[in-house]
Amino acid sequence: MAMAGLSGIRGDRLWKNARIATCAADLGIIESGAIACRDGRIIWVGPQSALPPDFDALEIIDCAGRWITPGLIDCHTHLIFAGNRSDEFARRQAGESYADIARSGGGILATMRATRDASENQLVEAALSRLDAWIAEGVTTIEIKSGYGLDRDAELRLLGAAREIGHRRPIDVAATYLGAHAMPPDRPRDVYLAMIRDQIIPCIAANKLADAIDGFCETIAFAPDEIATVFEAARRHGLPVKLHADQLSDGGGAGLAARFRALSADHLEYASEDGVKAMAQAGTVAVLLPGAFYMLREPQPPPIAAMRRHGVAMAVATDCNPGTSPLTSLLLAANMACVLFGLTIGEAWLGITRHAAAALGRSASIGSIEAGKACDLAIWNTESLAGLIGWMGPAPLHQRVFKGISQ
Ligand code: DI6
Ligand code: FE
Repeated sequence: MAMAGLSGIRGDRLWKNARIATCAADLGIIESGAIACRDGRIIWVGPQSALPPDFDALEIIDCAGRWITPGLIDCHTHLIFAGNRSDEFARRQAGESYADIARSGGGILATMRATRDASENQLVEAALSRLDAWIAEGVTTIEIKSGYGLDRDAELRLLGAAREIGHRRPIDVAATYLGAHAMPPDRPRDVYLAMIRDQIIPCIAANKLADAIDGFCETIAFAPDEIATVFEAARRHGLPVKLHADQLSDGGGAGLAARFRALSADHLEYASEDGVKAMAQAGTVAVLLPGAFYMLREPQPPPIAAMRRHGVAMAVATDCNPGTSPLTSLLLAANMACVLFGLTIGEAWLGITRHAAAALGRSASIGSIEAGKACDLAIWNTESLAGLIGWMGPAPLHQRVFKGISQ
């Protein structure tokens, strides 16, 4: 809020007469606030009465008392895929389990087959049509994982598609390599894992094709010691890691993620108290994915009380994927985190802003409305922040601001 920072400076844009949730310190509510930006960054935020009277901007926008939050951040999606798995929904409704379907060659491998057959352009076009839902909800950063190619070329094609999506739309994309998502049927295990470690991760690091490395640690996917070798390769190449951990069973995923100082451990329904404690010590964010919990009718919610007790930051994401979480609304994910997991409204808001930024290792540049950060904002037609999460229909977005530019 440094006023001195504004003297002698002309801003590009000034939003006035707004109710602001900065999400900088808890919700950081400012009644009757203002935000100034220049060159795509926030240069000032505070109560309007504290704005230097001589401050001038090229454009001044009267928000008429609307709420402004940080642009939303979806920190866990599998947005890019081909094909359709509605048959599996029908099978699950008829009594088969997700694990049974996966073991019979469905699940991730069904999407792998369709995705391998698709061109990069087809993948980009299909993902862009889905992405409109995020943009309409005020999302300004989205993480996108690979993991449906499961061979070198198809995985690199998915990462290329993720980067392309960031060029084609006004949204920041964090690309994550999820080679260790499922075992492809056409290779021995050790050969596939060696390919991830010795060929693909070095290539990704050298060419900056992804921002992080992820894995699926589960009985139907990869064992903790297998994931550890992938994480060691990531570490050798200076790439941060994330983990699908303890979703269907306690496989020690939370502790493993913490051991590698992972940016995040995601799902966590079966995480142990020790695992949660280790995450707190490592600063690993818990990413809650209520869409998958709901679709799979999981009986056990993640250990929210332990996360609170140990001070683990909680993020919330859609986990959008064609199998376990066909969910394209981050606000609905936040709603479900409240209703199904018992998050407070404040926790849910931080989960889709500040803590989601931390889950991507981007706390310095996004996630809250603070001087120096990107001017990514969502301006809402709503009476209250609780109302935005309490409503399960289309989001009442007034305007999305991406790097200082109103969309
Ligand atoms: N956990 C998930 O929720 C998704 N991947 C994962 O490891 C599910 C992916 C799918 O079923 O297609
Ligand atoms: Fe996932």
